[in-house]
Amino acid sequence: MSNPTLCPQHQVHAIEFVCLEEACQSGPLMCCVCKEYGKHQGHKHAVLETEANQIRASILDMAHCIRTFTEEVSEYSRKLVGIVQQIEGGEQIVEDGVGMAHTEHVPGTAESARSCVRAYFADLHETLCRQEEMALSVVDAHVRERLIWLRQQQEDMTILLSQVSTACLHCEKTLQQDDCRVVLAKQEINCLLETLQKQQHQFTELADHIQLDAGIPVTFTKDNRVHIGPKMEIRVVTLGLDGAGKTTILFKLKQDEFMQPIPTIGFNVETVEYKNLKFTIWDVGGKHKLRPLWKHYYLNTQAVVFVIDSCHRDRLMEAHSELAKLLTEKELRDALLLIFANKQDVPGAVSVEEMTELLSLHKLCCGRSWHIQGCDARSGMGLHEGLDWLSRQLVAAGVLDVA
Ligand SMILES: Nc1nc2c(ncn2[C@@H]2O[C@H](COP(=O)(O)OP(=O)(O)O)[C@@H](O)[C@H]2O)c(=O)[nH]1
Ligand SMILES: [Mg+2]
Repeated sequence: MSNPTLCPQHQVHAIEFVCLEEACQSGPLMCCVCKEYGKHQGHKHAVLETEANQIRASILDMAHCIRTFTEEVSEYSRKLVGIVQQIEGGEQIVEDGVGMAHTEHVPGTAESARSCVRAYFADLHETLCRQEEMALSVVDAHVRERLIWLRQQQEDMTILLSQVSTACLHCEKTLQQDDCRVVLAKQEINCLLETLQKQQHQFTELADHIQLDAGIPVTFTKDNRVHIGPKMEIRVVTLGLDGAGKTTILFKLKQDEFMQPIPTIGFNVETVEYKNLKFTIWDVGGKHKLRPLWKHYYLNTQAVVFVIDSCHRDRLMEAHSELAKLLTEKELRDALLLIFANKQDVPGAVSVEEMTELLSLHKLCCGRSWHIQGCDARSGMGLHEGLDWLSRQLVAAGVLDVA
């Protein structure tokens, strides 16, 4: 030891040892006398220099670790600064093609995200404006046609009134004439009265059929198309395997009475009015040979009703494959899909839950508006619930009371 420190017990002795006993009350440093006879007797000792060197080595090790740790923290802080800059954007020095440096504003990700939101809403706004223009043009065309018709009626009524008043004048004149002239005018007067009666009859018929109402009832579909009139017309095509119950459903909805249907060869088409909707339902034959014809009925179809025979387990996979084919049709991309799990009255019929599972409907119909409804076409159970679902999907909420 080059510059020994003195032992606290024996002031003339240099410290040479260190006590390793943590709970030692005498202090860790000692001379060789303390080590042999003092309070440190029985304690574990180490040579001071060796111990100090060990501590130095561990401090150096630690310093190395701390250096790495500091570099990591600094690197992370640098990254944080970079991320903040990227989010905020700002001026950046950029070199052009000929090596000239200039500052340029680089948009941050926050600005890009805002631009993205603005572009989305601008697009939406543009679509809405276009849809509004189209809807207004539908209303304008309706008003124009209605006014043309009403003005035509006004003209017709003016002509009618003048014809009637001419006839009245003629009758009045005849009344004031002498007997001879009255008798001579008999045929003419009869003819006149007959014409008047005919006109009156025509007028009564017209007035009975036409409601003079200035109202323009407006409904909106969910795709923002406008419909004017008390009933909204919906084109629906009913598809499914033969024997599933399509025709029975159509007849039931149409006549609300059960009748024994004959197998559909071509198609049945019926208009079914339900609440404020007018469904034009195409019921297309479901036999194998007829299925390629289905696509002729897809055009402008707003909804597909796919009927499945729930008591024919062995035909479920065939139904699944036909439905899967249907869902790939381009014309039906936006069509609503209502699946009727029919014949629920038959004991052992596949339930709606099981059918959903067996046909993997959640996967098959993913991304489109669909609904499965259990029904019994014979009694009509479930049919109106299905139509209710369709009307809820088609009519924009809250615009026109569907009930
Ligand atoms: N038990 C029962 N029979 C039904 C039901 N719906 C249809 N059917 C019968 O199933 C058979 C085929 O019906 P149909 O409407 O012609 O099927 P389509 O080929 O899909 O048009 C007929 O005998 C119907 O009476 C139902 O809900 N319950
Ligand atoms: Mg049929």
